[in-house]
Amino acid sequence: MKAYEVNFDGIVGPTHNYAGLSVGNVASQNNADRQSRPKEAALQGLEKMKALHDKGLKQAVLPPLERPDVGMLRKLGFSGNDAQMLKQAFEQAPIVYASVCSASSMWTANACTVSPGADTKDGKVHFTPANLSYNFHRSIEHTGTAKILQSIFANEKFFSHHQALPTTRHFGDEGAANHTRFCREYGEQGVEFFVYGQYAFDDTKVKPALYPARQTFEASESITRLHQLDPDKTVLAQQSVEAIDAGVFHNDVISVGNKNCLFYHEQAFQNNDQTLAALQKAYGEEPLHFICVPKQLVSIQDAVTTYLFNSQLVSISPGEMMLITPEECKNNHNVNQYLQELLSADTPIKAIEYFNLKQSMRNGGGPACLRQRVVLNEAEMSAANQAVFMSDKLYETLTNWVNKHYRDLITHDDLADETLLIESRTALDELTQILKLGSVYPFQQ
Ligand code: SUG
Repeated sequence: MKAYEVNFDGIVGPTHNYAGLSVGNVASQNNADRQSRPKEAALQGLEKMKALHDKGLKQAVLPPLERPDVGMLRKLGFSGNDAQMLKQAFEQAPIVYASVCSASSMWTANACTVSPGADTKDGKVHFTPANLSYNFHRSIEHTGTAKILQSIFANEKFFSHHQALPTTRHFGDEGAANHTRFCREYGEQGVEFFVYGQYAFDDTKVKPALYPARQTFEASESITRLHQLDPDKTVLAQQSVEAIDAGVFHNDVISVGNKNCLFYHEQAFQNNDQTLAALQKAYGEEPLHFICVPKQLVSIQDAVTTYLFNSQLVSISPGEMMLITPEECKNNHNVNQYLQELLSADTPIKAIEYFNLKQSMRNGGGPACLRQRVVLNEAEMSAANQAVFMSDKLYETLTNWVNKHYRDLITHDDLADETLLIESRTALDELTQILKLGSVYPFQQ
């Protein structure tokens, strides 16, 4: 049966803001306290989705989570009515408060890890929401994410949902940002590739010195078990600790794969040769395309500032791929020059399209962060909620919805205003109707 890669992009939430919450994420740190533009952010995301849909690619949306997370504030001991509680938390614990307001669920690459039915023993599509346990503001996403995934992929005949891994640093899991799949055709069994930053239980192993490694070997390994993957078709590799210390907080900031192609930086993995050999062995005889970007042409710093490797690598026709790239790549001399040469080189990458995603980029989220890849065959696709799939009509409806509900500008102080909470709930309530999600938000229970 024919299968497709469907990109599920996160809709940027109405509280999108810059709070400098992510250590090791250079953009988040550098833009802390900058004013944000939620409407512009959400529209930039929708434009990318529409452009991919217009190219004939399968595109869908994932809704944002409810923010501020008032349930979490109550759990942390804040009390009173909503308005009093928001004010109390904002004044007494500003960083905790900023954390429960973060619209970070927009980066759906981190929402979960998904294994297509072609790779799993029981033939079902497996989902594990990522615990995102390293950062508090992200660790509070997985319960809401799980509800949304279960609502969209509800049919138990086709879909299997796991709980997030234990929320301790030992099992830190950042989802598909550290997971890639190689295959001939999407519907055929593929090679699943998991990249971790460090070992949690073995201090003799190398780890980054400066910044956190958010994904552990133990977490990646647990997912391979939960998803019932074939060990011969599964590869685990360590990310370069040097790269993590240079601001590469997820593997999707330093490499991207699609079908039979891996586009990666020379300093992506702790041991490149071993990693590539393991991938090739698992893949079989047909040679994979390994496109290595040398550090002499593009430094890790250039990769981090432009998010070259956070491009989406999509198939546009048999054997031909396109990079969906942040605009920042065009404005960087080294990266731009590299990309021009890449187009005339003998690789499957035949086209590049640039997107303005500045609002998300300023928090360290490029094109690939904004999407979760779910490979679905035709039966699985029809078993999923149809209302989340992109169409000209849905694009128009969502654009109007954003224009109606979202603020142009948010300053730090605006986050404490109860009217923002009310506006956000009103918007999300309407969104659940547009996307036929049922009552997925705590305020709807
Ligand atoms: O987890 N930024 C996100 C960016 C996630 C990018 N995702 C992928 N690479 N797949 C993070 O660091 C910043 C929020 C703030 O500072 O306001 C933030 O959470």
